[in-house]
Amino acid sequence: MPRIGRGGKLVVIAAATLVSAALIAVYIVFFLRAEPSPAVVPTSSRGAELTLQTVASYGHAPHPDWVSYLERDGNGKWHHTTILQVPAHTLVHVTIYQYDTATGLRNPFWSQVRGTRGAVMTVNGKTMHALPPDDASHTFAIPDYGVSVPLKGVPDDAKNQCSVAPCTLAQAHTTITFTFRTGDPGTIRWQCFVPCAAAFIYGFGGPMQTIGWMDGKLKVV
Ligand SMILES: [Cu+2]
Repeated sequence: MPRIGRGGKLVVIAAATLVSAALIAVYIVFFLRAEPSPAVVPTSSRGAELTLQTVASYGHAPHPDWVSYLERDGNGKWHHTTILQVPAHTLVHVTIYQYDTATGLRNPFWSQVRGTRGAVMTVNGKTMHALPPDDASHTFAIPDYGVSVPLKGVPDDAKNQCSVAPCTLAQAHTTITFTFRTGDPGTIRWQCFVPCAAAFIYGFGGPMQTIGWMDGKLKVV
């Protein structure tokens, strides 16, 4: 086998460096910086109205079996996005239609309602301060605001369960409402803390770490 000379080694090192740099660029552009278009949350005289749904499986490409959030615009149309644009220093009235079954929380800390107006939520019209940890399907949490709300799952044996988004009110769901107040303009993260990513290690891969599915950004303007 011929020995590779000094010049040859430099070529190999340069080529390997270029390939690594290209892979890092692909990771940054197509994963870290990729995000769906923002949905502008409709506002009324009482504040902003944020309407979301969580689904057990999105039902479409590129990940039909991934769990996800969706957002509804002011015309009632559902969008597959978790980039939510809300006004600064405004009350945001949130309604979440929860179509998934319970996964359960690993850390019961997240089963308490925190950071919302009155530190409460309503679940199917009933005011609640917390949820039994095993009943949680997802959470809606904005760590920068101290907001965390556990979302009650539908029973495992519920009839008419939804598997393709967007789900409709005729299908089995839980309705959760709560209100929080936004702060100064800026962009902050929000996410789910339930290990809900089935088939991923510890339930925290895939949709749990990808913007547009189980986490997103709150663009406060
Ligand atoms: Cu989740």
